[in-house]
Amino acid sequence: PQPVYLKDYQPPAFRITHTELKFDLAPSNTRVTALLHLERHPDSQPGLPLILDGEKLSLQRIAIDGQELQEGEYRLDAETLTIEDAPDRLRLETEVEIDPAANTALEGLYLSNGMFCTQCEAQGFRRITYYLDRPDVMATFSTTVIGDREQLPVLLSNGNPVERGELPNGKHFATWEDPHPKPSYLFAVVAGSLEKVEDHFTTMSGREVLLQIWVEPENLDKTEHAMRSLKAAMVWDEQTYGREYDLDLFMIVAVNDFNMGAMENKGLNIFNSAAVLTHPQTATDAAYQRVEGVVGHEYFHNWSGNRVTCRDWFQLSLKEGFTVFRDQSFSADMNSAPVKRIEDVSYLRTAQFAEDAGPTAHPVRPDHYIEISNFYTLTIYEKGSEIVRMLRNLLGWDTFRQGSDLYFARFDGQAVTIEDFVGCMAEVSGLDLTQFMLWYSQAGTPEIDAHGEYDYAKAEYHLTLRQRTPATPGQPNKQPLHIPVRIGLVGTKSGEDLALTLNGSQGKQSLSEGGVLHLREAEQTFVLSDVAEAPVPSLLRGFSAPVKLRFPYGREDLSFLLQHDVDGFNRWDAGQRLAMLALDDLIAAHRNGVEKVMDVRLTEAFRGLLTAPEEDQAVLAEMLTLPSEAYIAEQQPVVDVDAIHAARVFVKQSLAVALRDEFLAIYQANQSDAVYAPSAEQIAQRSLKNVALSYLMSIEDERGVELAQQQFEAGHNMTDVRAALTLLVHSSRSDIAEPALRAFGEKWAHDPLVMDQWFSIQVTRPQPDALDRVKYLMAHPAFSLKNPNRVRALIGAFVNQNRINFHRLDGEGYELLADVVIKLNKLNPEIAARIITPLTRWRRFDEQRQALMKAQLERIRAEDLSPNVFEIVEKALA
Ligand code: DPP
Ligand code: ZN
Repeated sequence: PQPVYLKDYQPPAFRITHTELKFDLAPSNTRVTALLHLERHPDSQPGLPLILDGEKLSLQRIAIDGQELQEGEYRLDAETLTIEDAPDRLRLETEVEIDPAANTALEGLYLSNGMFCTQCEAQGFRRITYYLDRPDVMATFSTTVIGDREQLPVLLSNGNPVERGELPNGKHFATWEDPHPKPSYLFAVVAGSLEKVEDHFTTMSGREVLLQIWVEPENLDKTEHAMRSLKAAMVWDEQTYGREYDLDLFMIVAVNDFNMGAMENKGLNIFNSAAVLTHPQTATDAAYQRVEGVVGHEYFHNWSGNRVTCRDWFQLSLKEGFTVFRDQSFSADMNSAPVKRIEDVSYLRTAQFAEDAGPTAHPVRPDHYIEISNFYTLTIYEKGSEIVRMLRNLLGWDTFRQGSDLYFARFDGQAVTIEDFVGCMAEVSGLDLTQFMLWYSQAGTPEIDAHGEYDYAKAEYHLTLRQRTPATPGQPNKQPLHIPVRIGLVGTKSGEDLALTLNGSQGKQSLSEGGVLHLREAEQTFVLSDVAEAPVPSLLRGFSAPVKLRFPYGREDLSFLLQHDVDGFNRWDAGQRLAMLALDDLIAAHRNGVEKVMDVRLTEAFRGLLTAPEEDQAVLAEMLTLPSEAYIAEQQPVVDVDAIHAARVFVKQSLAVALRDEFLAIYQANQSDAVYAPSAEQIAQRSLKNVALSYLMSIEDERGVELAQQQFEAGHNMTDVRAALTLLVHSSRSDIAEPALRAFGEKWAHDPLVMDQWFSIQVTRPQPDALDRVKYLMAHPAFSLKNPNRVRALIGAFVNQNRINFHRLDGEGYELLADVVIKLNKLNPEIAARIITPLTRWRRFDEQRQALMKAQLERIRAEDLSPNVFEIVEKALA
């Protein structure tokens, strides 16, 4: 397979002004008729042939302006249909046959539980019909769907329904028209035996919009939260970004088999059922919050993605980075904002930083790819969002909003680039963002070494920041970036923030506006004057840039910040840094075989947290949570899986022993019989209670076991049940684990999304039988390699969240993953290329593990590989 390069971009030779489609649905032989209204693109070179994309299509008929083409008048290969002498204006008619039932890749048109559905982003549409399948070709669509009246009573597509009727042979049809020109990746068709819930929304200009959520009948009682989230998102986008919905109908469909979380097809969003269905008995608080976030995300795409779309797929972060930033802000406004920030940063710092430090590291705007579906990455999404957030930090909200308004107004209906977006931000602010653009082209996580000195005599604080970005594949040398570093100085006497006066080349300047320093050089010293007392610096507040920042904090400094920092994020981060210092010592002790000794300062800091009144209970729950094994691993030069696990368990148990009564008190204070609601307040209570229980269970305290069992049996809601079941199953006692597991499995055998949780809980247990369980559960009737949610719940959970067992020294964990990748490579290449990730990180481990992991990558490489897996394996072994 050959790479595609950003520098080779050419406008299309033709454009399509209108697309008329007809689907005659049948599981193994669906007929798709397409009538494309084509004309030569004014910017293209004259005389270029018309080359349409098409894969896995069986062409039945082709005609231009009503004239059938004969063999020789067009050329077919596995991926294209070429017409050499196409007129400047033409109507091209094609009829193809496709096989949705055989489509296990879940791209294009496929069957899920008897229901037809589509996934066209990025390049699935070419598996439906011959087309100019690229985002800069935008057309209005008119789509007729024909299907069996009994089997497929519901026939949906984008836009507005315009006609429906009966046909012979037990069939019926529906015709849909989408008046908004759109690229093919936003096309969708759904047909099946579905039922709907409806609601209404009145937009800010007073238009009525009908809202529908379509699900399988047994899931009708699981749509309330998604509908509430949708309405909240519609209001939020009007109030926050001035964006109004633009059709009379907005539909969401829940699908069981889906590669991604959801898809923003115009007017017809298709969702992975896991990202839309909730019920207090089946979904955890985390699932409720995910649904809110994803519903918001897909809805927000209507402007950031659909109305203004990407010129080419290298610009993917133009829509994804901006839309993730929008959904993160929405969730922050709906829930605890500091907790949302903590969660997003934790995810970024573990998963995205690891990606940026590994063999698949790529810029937020890549300059080449082999398989675009490999680039729906944490870098494009999460780091892309951080870049937009930095723009917000640099411009301030009001100016940022002006830039956003300008972007939507200027480029409405167009397919544009990242320069167009950043250009609007530069234009409204007057800022020179040339250096800032490097964030899009340079891969790797920048590292900042900070050093501070307080000069008593001059009452000055000198902060020196040194930045460097490590080399990444294909980019050995990096330039300094423009980095917004938000800071505070906390007075050691007063415990309060000191006023910030920056002493620069233009004289003294008050930094009251959020205290953002603009770091632009490789090394820069900032002089803060009129600093009345010795301060502890609070650096990178709110995580103002996606960097690793080192500062030689002592444990006293960190304890101090944990108590006094007014920045909620940095208070939490001070606690994490303090825990990391203790963990580092214990990891060293474990490796050297010396006795482990708990750091009393960490215990005392926790005691302080547990006993002092805390306003934000949700933040408290986060502060009581130790850094994850994955995060700790990120901080190690060579990952020592066993030492990390042992050190973390030791800290947790030591805290539990020392603070048992305090944890018990927290548990009891947060018990509640209130009717379940996914409210910020209740979620905070539940997480605090369950964190406390996890400490008690870490020492298998008798009272803790009793509480966990009671909580499991009470069955109050899935958050509490799952937390309790996890603790029982992850304990060393099979007498408490097995009965609970069995009861849960029997109770929920009919609900695949709950069974996914049952799978994950078992395969993440730290006990040595975890790998055997994975193998055993792969044969369970509720498991299927063809369903991406099952694969993620069983295999994904094991390889990503059960580090000690996946990295077993006999290599069996690696072999199991390779076996799965080899099978998925044939069934579903997109999922295969994702699930393989942990093997690609082999360079981070000891030599023995490196050899074992590499051997499995080589075994995979010897297979007949899809472009997806090929690209990743080649990079991993390069
Ligand atoms: N564009 C989708 C999303 O991120 C993914 N296909 O919403
Ligand atoms: Zn998206």
